[in-house]
Formats: sequence, C-alpha cells, structure tokens
Amino acid sequence: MRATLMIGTACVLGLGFAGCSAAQVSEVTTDGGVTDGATADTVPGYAYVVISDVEFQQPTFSCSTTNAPGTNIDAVALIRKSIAVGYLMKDTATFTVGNAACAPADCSGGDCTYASPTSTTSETELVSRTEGPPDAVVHGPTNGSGYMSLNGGSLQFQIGDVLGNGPPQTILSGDQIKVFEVDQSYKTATNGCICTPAHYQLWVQNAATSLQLNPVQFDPANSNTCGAAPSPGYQLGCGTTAFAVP
Ligand SMILES: [Ca+2]
Ligand SMILES: [Ca+2]
Repeated sequence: MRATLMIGTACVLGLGFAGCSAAQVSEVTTDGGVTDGATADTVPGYAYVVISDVEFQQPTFSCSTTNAPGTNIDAVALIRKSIAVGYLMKDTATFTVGNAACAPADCSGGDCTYASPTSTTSETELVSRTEGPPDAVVHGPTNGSGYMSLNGGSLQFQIGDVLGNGPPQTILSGDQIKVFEVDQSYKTATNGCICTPAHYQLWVQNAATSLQLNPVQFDPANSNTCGAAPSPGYQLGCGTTAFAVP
C-alpha cells in the first residue's frame, strides 16, 4: 500500500496557512523509499482546535445560576493510542466573545468571575488557565482556579507537548481530542460546586477545511445530564468529553 508523508509541515501549521506552495511541500513515498517529488493532494491532519460554547441554548440555562456561565474549560488533551500526547499549547489560544454572553449583572453575585470580558480578571489570565494539563480546582466559598468560562464564546488554539509547550503538533486521523470541562467529576463533598456539565461544539481546522467532531465518550459522573454514551450522530460535548478525529 502506498502511503505518503509530508515534510515541511511548518507551512501547514503557519498562521493563515499562507505560502504553502507546491515547491515548499515535499512528498516522500514509503513504499520503497522512492521520492517522486509530487505534492501530496490532501493535507494530512489538522493544526487548530475550536471549542464553541452552546450551553446557553439548553432549556435549563440561566445566567444567574452561577458566576461561571457556559462551558468551563480546564484543559484540552490530544489522545493518541489511548495516551495523552499533548495539551492546549501556551500562548496559542484566541478567545472570541459570543453573541449570547451573560452580562455581569446577570451572573450570580453580579459578577461573571470566570468569563472575559465581564470579569475583572484579564482575558490573558483567564485564557492561560486552559493551557497545559488539567489543574482546575473548585474551592467552595472562595474563588476556584485553573479554568475559564466561555460565556457563549469560542476558543481557538493549537496543541503542544504534554506540558503545553511548543512546537505545535499536527492532529491526525485516529486521534481523539478530550476536553476537560468543570463538571460533576470536579464536585466534592464539601466544595458546593453546581458543576453543570456544559454543552459545546468541537471543531478541528486546517488550510482546507473546518470539521465538527462527534463525541465518543462522556464522563460517567455526568450520566444524569448527558446519558451513558453519545447517541449516533450527536455532535455536542457534554461535560468532560472525548471526540474522535475521523
Ligand atoms: Ca486548567
Ligand atoms: Ca460546567
């Protein structure tokens, strides 16, 4: 079977995906080491991930329930052969405010503490809480740490190494993307966390396409809200969820 690998993926991973001319993309055949110099005709993976918060579309959603409205992102892992090989890469995430954002006065306590731009905490600080391995903690009466509320917005980013450092990794067919969302698995006997499993879309992107992924596994702690497993064709994450890259 003839397979091709691409060398010089830096141009594939580059912002804006400009400049990937045929001359810059080398092809290597792996069926005997013959290099014919032809350009591979498909981009062999995805450079970016996008999480888009749709929790506000749920009939039970209310801004006043908490001060952490919508999807609460702790971390995002790239899973390859059942092993986490990377996490959301530092300094690559861009947050986009959503149209359905809760205003500060609408959130519990009159402050959407974990959401940008409605919190006094800077967007840079909030976004940085999504980088690297999971570390979110809900502290009960005092502020939690290690996560960001999307508040109807979206987050686009790349995947780095197991500490979230660069360079960015290419996401491949057969991989999984696992989003760690502050859900029932973060609830303890004493922290008083409501910890609603939030609903969101997950997309992977390359120069040619933006592809919405299907969830393949929900966390068992969220079965009351999410069910035991995603139904065929269901396209939303629900709390901490693994998605398959086709
Ligand atoms: Ca975190
Ligand atoms: Ca949540």
